Amino acid sequence: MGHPVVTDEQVRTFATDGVICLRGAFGPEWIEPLRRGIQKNIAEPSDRARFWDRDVEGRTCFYDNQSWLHIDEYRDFAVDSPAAELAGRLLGATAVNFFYDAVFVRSPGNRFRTPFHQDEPYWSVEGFDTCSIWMPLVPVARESSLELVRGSHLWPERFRQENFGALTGDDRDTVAYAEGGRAGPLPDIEVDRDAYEILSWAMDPGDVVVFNARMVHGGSGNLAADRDLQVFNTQWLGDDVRVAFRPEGMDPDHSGVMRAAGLDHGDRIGGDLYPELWRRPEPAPA
Ligand SMILES: O=C(O)CCC(=O)C(=O)O
Repeated sequence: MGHPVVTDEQVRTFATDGVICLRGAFGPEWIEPLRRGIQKNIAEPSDRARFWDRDVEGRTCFYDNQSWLHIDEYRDFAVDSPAAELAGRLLGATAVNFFYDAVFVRSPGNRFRTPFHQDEPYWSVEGFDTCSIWMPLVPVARESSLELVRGSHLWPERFRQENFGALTGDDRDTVAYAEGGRAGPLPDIEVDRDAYEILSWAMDPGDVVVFNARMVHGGSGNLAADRDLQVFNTQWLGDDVRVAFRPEGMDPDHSGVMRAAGLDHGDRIGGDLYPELWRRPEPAPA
C-alpha cells in the first residue's frame, strides 16, 4: 500500500507548482470499492448528477457530486483512507475538512474534454488552502489525462468563469457568472497552448494528481475507442478557508445546505456535512 506521508520536497513542489502527481498513493483496497461505488452511483445518481456530454454515438461523460452522502464506498474512502492526511500534509495545514466528492465517468471513446477553468471561483467557500485529489480508477494515457497550467494558482488576477450549464443544457445549471470586479474571462489556453507550461501525466490506478483549487485545469477525455475513464475526485479544505456565498453564482451551489446547517458567509467550514477528518498531531513535549 502507498504511504500517506509526503516528503518535504513534495510539499515544496505542491506549493510552487500548485500540483503534484503522487505514484502508488492508494492501494487496491481503496480502488476496488470505489469502482463498485461508481457503478452504484451511476445506477442511483443524486439529484445533482449531470451528463456533461452525450454524443451522437451515445458515448457519455457522467458527473455527480457530494454522493458520499448516499454511497458508502465513497464515505469510507473520505473518512478512513489516507486522503485527509495526504491533503493536510501537502497543504501544511493544522486541520483538514472534507468538502465533497465528484466523479467524472467517461464511456469508451468519449471525446469530451473539460474546458479549462479554476475550481475555487465556483465554490461556496473561499481560501488558498485547498486541494483536490484527482484519482483515476483505470489506467489513463497522458493525452486523456487532466491538464494543469503550472503555477497558475499564484496568478494575481481573479477571472470570470464560464457557465458550465451551457454544456449540459440543463436549466438547473444556468448561473450568470457576472463580471463583478473580476479581471475578465480566463485566457483561452487551448488557442495558445505553447504560451503556458501545461502539466499532465499518464497514470495507473493508485496514482493521484493533487492540485490547488485556484489552478487552471481542464482536458482529460479525448479517449481511444477502447478506453474508458473513471475518475473519483475528493476536495479538501485547509486553514484559511471560509464559507463564501457568491452573488455571481456557485457550482455546485452549497449555499442552501450550508445555511440549513447553520453556516453563514465568512464562517469557518465544519459540521457533519463538512467534517474535520485530519488534524496535525501536537508535537511531543520537549
Ligand atoms: O476530470 C475531468 O474531466 C475534470 C476534472 C475537474 O475539472 C475537476 O476535478 O475539477
